[in-house]
Amino acid sequence: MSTTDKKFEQYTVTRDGQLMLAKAAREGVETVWDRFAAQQPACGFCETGLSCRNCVMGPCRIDPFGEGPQKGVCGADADIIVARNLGRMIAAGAASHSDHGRDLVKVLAQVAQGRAPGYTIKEPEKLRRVAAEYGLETEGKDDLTLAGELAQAMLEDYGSKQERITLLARAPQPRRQLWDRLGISPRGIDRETSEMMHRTHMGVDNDWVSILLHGLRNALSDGWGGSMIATEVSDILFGIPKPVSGSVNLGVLKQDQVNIIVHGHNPVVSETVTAACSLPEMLALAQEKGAKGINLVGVCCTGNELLMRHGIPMAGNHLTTELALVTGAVEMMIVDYQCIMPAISDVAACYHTKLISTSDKAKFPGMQHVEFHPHNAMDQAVELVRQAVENFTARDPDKVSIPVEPQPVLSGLSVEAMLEAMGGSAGPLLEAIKSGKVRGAVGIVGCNNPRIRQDYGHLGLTRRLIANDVLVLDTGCVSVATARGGLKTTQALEQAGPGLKEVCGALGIPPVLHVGSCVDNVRILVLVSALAQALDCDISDLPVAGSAPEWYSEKAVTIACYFVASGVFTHLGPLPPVAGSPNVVKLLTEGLNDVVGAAFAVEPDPEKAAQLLITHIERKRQALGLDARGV
Ligand code: SF4
Ligand code: MSK
Repeated sequence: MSTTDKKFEQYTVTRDGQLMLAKAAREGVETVWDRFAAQQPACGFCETGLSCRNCVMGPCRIDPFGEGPQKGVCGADADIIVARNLGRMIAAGAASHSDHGRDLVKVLAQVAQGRAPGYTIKEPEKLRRVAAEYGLETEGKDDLTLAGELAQAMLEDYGSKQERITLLARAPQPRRQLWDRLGISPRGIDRETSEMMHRTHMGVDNDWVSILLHGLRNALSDGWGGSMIATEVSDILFGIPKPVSGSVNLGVLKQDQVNIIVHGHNPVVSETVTAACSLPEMLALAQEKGAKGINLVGVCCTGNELLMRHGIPMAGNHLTTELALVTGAVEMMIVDYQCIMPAISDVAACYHTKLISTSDKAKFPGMQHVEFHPHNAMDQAVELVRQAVENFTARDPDKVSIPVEPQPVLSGLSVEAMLEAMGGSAGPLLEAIKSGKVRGAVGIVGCNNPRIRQDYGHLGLTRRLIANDVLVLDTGCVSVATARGGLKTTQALEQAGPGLKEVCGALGIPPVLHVGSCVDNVRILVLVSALAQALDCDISDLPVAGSAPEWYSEKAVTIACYFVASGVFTHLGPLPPVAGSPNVVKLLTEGLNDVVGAAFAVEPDPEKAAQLLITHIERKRQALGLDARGV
């Protein structure tokens, strides 16, 4: 790498990323880091949460130094404005995940009606198990009838017919009782988001504590509602993930094949594209065009869904999405929704890549829009794969550069798969925790953010935790980072502490477990619930924690809030826009401990963050009467 190329080390720790950034610079392609630099310095009012544009008497801002205005035109002060802004972030995150869940329920309903060719019920047993949780009679009913009834029952969870959403029953009893006492048990998935938008309208809820408490309820409606439905229905339709080998980084792209990337979050589109890629007529067409085959790969969470279920290669996480196109080797990128930067159209325009949007609610400038619905998804997928294959001849070989060799990864660690690996119950994990060989577990989740060197936070934190015998479960963009860093192989056990190495080695699993996509954070909730119930305690008593070292999105805020509201101490790398209200900061980082038994900690440095998390885990061990180190 030349000296000029070395400057890209400040943007990303990934070798493939550094090389593609250098190529982008040589070819005059603008990336997210260029645009981030152009935005500096950022607005201090917005960064601290002190600006409000909820109505057109404003926009208003509060002077954090006390010299300018201390109230908006309506009279809202810093606490109210910061709490309202955070509330709206939570609502947006909950809406995104939960709408994703609703789209899956709609597919389930159409499968039941025989109106979704290309989709089937892959897991009838799970269908029956979840239907029973919804109180449905399962005896004597065929799968399709039951699927239709389950879809209807789930749709009712979205509305306001319920006192509380159904899957809340999966939480340990002390936690459910606490939520009831606090008045934050979510009643309907859409209802809590809608109520947050209402409360934060000018002149409604002007008690900042009350707004934030509703924020917890809103987040819970996602974690134990919309996201949980998304994961369960995905499993029913596409299969429960089981341990599977795959590969990651930009080296998964192939010089001699048609490369198709799927990007976004919802497996509804990517599963049909997967099927279309293996049709004999498509493979024959690829050969006719001079390609050796069709290489489907994923990025972001759609990629996680495919890696978890099929071992389909994963090209990268959020900040790699543009760089994947800079390889010049991508014939088509097919997107659904969430985390798709509109700028990829500009990047694709520098190469031969075709960009396709597929969702009626996610259209992008410069993309061809091919709408997928359950009744036509398979036909659309076949047509798109055909177009991608035909685009192979438009590739400019002089512009192609595939930078590195792929890194192997073990994926597919759903809760069901973990239990199976442990012989059918969480007993071995519990025993390992009790004996102290495994000190505890941390769920590391969330995105990349150009404010932070790509993957630096994820890798630094994960390495330090496993070296201290802490099991790591990850999802979303973190899971790509740790896989790319080689931590999702059994060879990585060499980097683990002796206890973790022994336990994971005996089970044949890496020290870092890939649990799935962003909605699959609920698998972590289900696991910690099972552990709490087995230990007859609340989730907040467990030696577990959450972390989002490089988060950027509103969805991540919601995830962090439902972790904390569920009793999981949660670390954040970047500070959310709340610094303008010391009261809000104090409640989030300290006061919530007395409310829900868990709070947030903010620490950008991964080494210091690891220490915070390890100390928390050891304190929880001590409180449970287990051996504790250094407390
Ligand atoms: Fe200003 Fe209040 Fe309107 Fe916000 S709601 S813009 S603080 S007047
Ligand atoms: S894709 S939400 S950047 S994890 Fe789920 Fe990654 Fe964050 Fe999107």
